[in-house]
Amino acid sequence: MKLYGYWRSTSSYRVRIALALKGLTADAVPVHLVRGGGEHHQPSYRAINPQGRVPALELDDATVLIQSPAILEYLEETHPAPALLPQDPVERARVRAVAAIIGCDIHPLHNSGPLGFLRKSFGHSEAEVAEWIGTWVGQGLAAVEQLIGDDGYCFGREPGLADVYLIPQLYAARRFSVPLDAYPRIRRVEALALDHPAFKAAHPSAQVDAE
Ligand SMILES: N[C@@H](CCC(=O)N[C@@H](CS)C(=O)NCC(=O)O)C(=O)O
Repeated sequence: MKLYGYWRSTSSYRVRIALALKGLTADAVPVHLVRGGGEHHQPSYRAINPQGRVPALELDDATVLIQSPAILEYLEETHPAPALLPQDPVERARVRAVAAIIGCDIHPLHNSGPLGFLRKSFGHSEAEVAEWIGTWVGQGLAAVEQLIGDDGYCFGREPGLADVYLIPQLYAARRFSVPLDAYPRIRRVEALALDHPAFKAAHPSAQVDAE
């Protein structure tokens, strides 16, 4: 498999964590989101992912999958062990809810495209953009803090789908200097995960294109 991604893209980071947790490997194909106006806008990459975003996972038969939630579900379905989702349907829904808060309600609001639009089309200052990011990351993480458990990872002793979403989101929060002091459960999960070999291997700083 090949994983088209960018070292500090949170969506790419999610897929790297899931691959590592499941003991799978994919050759990294870096797609620089900044250099030259963004390699993801080049026709050669649009031919791989018409949406022009990372990640994209190319399977060994050349099938290309896009959108990290779809890729994560694919990995879970094709490589069920170790499971990222619990068996119980209510527990699964709880895990997916945390994933959705991060993937649907937080991340899109600080993605590079929309932030560039705030700056260039609406003329917002860096201070205003930082306030925008802090507002939406803070609101989302405050909800996640209430929803996850009191010990171990987000939902139990083993890492799962909620952790796959949370850890990259925390990397982004720290990158944007969003305070995390109010979230002790979240910080506990982060400390555990950053000591886990799969999360270490998937960390942005460990990627071939890390800057
Ligand atoms: N919902 C998508 C989001 C993908 C996405 O927006 N990726 C970002 C990097 S984290 C990207 O490619 N941004 C480039 C842009 O917005 O121009 C997923 O989870 O895969």
